[in-house]
Amino acid sequence: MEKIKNLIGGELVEPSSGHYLDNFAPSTGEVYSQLPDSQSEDIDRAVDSAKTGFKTWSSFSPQQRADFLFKLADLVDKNLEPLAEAESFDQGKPLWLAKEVDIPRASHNLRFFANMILTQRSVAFTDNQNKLEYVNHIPYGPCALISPWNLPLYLLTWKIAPCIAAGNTAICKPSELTPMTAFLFGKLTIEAGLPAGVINIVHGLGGQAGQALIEHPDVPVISFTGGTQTGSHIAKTVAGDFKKTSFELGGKNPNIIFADCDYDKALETTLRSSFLNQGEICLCGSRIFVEKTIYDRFLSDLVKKADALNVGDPKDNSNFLGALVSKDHLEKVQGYVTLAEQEGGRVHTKRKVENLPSQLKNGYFMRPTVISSLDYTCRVQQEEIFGPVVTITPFESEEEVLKMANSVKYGLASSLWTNDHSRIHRVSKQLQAGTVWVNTWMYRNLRVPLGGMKHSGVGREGGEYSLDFFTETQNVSLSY
Ligand code: TXE
Repeated sequence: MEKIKNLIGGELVEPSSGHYLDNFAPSTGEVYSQLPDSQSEDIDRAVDSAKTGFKTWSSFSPQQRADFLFKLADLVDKNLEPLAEAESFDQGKPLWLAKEVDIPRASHNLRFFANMILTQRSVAFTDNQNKLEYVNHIPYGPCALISPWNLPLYLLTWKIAPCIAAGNTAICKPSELTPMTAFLFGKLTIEAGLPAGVINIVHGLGGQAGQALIEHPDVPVISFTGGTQTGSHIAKTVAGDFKKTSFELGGKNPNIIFADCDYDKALETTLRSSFLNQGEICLCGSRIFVEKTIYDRFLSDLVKKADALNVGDPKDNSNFLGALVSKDHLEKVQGYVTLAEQEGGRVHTKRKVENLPSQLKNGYFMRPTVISSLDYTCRVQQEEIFGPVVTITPFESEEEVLKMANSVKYGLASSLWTNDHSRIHRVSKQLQAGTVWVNTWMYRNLRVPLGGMKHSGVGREGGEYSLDFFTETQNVSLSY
């Protein structure tokens, strides 16, 4: 059985305790590899390595750093097949999705920030009094990059690329549920000849390895993507040390559909935004609000389309949904369907996953689920489910739908479907969401900040995944 290793000081190493954790394949429910159960000793070694690496790396020119990022991006592209297979098997997602989105997006992240560091500018002010002021962008040093399990390599590289492009070094802590692609990526950094200590990857549990990393006194920056509760815990833990932090957390995103929209496009996109990646994307729309005049038709069409989606073997291209990430997570998501029924909700979609091959009978599969007839204040409409479950609710006015949409503690993203241009601007401005997609979903341009309002996160303003976040500014003000 494959044993995943930590990457410290440019080498793949065993955890200092010698202990490993089991890694389950979501589609089979079986252990297929093991990952280091790293402790504070491993984090200490990784931080030392990142501190040593920083001395060399921060002295490199932007062009030298960019060249390494381009080289890494090329290696990711060259290894598209094995990386996509690993991402799919480790996470449960369909292989076609890993090939089309996760891995191409990982190399795009690396190239995008390589280009960006080459064009980074600094502002300067001069006046007629012989005064000059300019701004330096200074890297911090070793940064903690903590990533979740839903888009493992995509989200990790989105942190690594701006972090190291800006001249910092990284200590990555990938999710213990999906360690495989980070491990493979670590091997590619060695193949690329990246100087030792620039990227360190330490695997293990959040409460052990993750906790030791955030508490480490020589780690001044934490970039975290994951659950809101964990984010809150980290924020409290490090507040007294004034660490620079960014948090991209959970969501309960509204998808608001007015009767004047392009109906077919709204329907198709809603299907994707509800169930892509088994609904395990923080940007998925999970509460669908439909204007009353088209509600019955939309509900019936959505249910038909959801029931027509295939669920099963991630390797089979005809499946739109693979398996959920873990047994615990499957139970949590299914628990919300039970709760919905207790709260008076009506489940419209088929429930049983059929025709699973025998080797997948213990996998964590679940059918896409559409639930109606729930009050917008009930738990199922308020709490993040993070699975293939959506609620659908009618509305009669802008005022009413804004009240329901904004009623949750989250504010990550939203989708708005209408062809009324005044309404687009009027409603967007009132939606409490870091991103408002209008007549589209998941369109992402890395130049604009991404992140959430309210309990969905902080750090968006400087650009959570950006060079700005990973550099400290310093004003130099002189008179001549
Ligand atoms: O995330 P955690 P989990 C949501 C989703 C999901 C819930 C919990 O609702 O059901 O969060 O998921 C590390 N110090 N999202 O439990 O625990 C952990 O090891 C330092 C939304 O998987 O937040 C992992 O690497 N690190 C989200 C990372 O934090 C710690 C995507 C995320 O794990 C730590 C995923 C600690 N004390 C889940 N405790 C999104 N916004 O995309 C844990 N970690």
